[in-house]
Amino acid sequence: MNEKRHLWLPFLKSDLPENLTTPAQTARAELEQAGIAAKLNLVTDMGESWSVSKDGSEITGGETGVLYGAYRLMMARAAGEALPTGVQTPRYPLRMINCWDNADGDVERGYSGRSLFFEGGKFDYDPARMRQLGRLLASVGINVLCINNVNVRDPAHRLIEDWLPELAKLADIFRAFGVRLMVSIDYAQPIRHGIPTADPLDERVAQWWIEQTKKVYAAVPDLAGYLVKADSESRPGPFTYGRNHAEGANMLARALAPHGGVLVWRCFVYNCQQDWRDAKTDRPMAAYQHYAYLDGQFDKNVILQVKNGPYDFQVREPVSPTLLAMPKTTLAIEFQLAQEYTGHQIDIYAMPPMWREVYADMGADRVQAIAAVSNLGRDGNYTGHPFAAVNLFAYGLFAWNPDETPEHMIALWCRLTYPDMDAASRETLVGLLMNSRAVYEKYTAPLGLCWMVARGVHYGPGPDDYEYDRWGTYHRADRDAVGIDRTANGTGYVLQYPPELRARYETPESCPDELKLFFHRLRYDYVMADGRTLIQRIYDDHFEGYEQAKAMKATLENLPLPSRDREEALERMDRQIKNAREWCDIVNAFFHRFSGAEDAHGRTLY
Ligand code: GCV
Repeated sequence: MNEKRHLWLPFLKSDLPENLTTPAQTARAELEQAGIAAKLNLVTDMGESWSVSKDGSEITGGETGVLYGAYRLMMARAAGEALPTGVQTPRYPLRMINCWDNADGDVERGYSGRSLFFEGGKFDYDPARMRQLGRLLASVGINVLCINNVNVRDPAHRLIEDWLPELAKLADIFRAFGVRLMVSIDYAQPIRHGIPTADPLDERVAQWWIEQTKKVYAAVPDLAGYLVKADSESRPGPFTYGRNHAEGANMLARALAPHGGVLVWRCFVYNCQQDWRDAKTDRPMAAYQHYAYLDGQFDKNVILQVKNGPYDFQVREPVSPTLLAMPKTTLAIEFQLAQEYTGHQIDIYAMPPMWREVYADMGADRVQAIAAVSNLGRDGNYTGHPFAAVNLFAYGLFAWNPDETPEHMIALWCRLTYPDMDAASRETLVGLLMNSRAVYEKYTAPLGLCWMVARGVHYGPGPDDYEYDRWGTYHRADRDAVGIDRTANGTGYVLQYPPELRARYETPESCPDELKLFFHRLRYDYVMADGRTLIQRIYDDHFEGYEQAKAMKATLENLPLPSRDREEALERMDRQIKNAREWCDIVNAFFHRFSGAEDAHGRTLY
């Protein structure tokens, strides 16, 4: 699949010239091609902000602001929408995409082909495709692109060493779209250069980073900064030297500070060597335990990046308590567009409703930046499933303004992506996407239980695959009950929340159904709010989820999609239905065999 496809950009008529260097130039070129005679008023100190006059004849903004204004004007015209009035300013200054691309061209948890940037242990990209990607990102306001995997594997270290000239070339392309590059670094990188330690308090280590970072910024003066995964899943980090993560992060941040760079430090730290017999250690508690007490100790240019839930991008998790516990620290929330646990871009899974829920519990102002793991790859349509692009599109809009509603973001994507589709079909597609997460949730692990996914690959069911393992991911099902008691009487996880959320999660009665098995250990005959027993609810959800997946196919078949999208979507839909059936039958069989409970409606339990 090498043909060029433009996702939601059909409103842009042709390729851009190659020689654009600034966002304002790009704005002019885009408007010209679109035949829109809007005047650009550049006001340097407006930065990324913009406004468009009522009649669309003038766009006022900073260097990048005018580009964002131009795209929104073109989108509004294409979609027949009114433009927002007044000055538009992004909620977060950093709106990042994190690619998990390895230098060998493989993408960790990638479901849309190989890396867009690397192949065979070196840079390898199509510049026209990069410009197209710049356009895609800028059109929805994404302004930072971290190009390599947080698990930095050889030779990706070289990105900030002898690959700097090539990094600079790539940065030149994206600069014209207001997108700054970022790189993931290996915390222990100095050890590769003859320094015997990576102790953050060792002068030689700090000095190495200072010198190396000077070289980096000489090559790429506007690099956004470094992204670091330390002491996580066997990556090196400050714990090896008895130091905490403020000491580790600050040392790196001080090397970046003179250049205006930020240090993004991920909080995905937990014991991945747990003994499954150990019922006291509770993985969701780990990030809070490692970071909350350090609040206020991080340098100004450190951003702690916290996954939206305390586990790991599961279908349903409560908001991470770490995000609510560090008011004196700059925080970024991290979402995952790559559908690692949510259907591999085979199953349809539109994420905006999930982001809304997280934000309803967290509040947009708890964080000052936002990041998402990329769902991009070398496939012709960039995202594997043609509908997976909705997540990238909506993420950009949401990062700019988290008050955007899921309905609006999804509807706008449909409108722009399928401009020729009639309104009724579009409405049907919006409905299908809006409901897709609920369907997926029903046929996979029940009621916030998490981790019933096939081991390693993370697609399809494996109810016990993570049960007797070292990853801290247990449901502890037996013949009477399932789940972990995370109340004050259990692991105490619930105590990490502020009072309002604690009260909500504390008892099975106050806890919303969809999270009951995240917080509580419940007997199969526990009676839910609607009068059904827990076991019956599990059976019902799974049968329903499978039926709804089949119904999605019928809906899809009737949609007037462009032929290639139709073919791709239907081919994947068949795989989704197969997946839904496996999940349904295996999860139901699993609980039936433990509980011995029959289905009240006499459906087949294997
Ligand atoms: C990049 C999960 C994934 C890993 C990923 C890790 C992370 O554990 O399975 O592939 O590694 O999260 O977010 O660092």
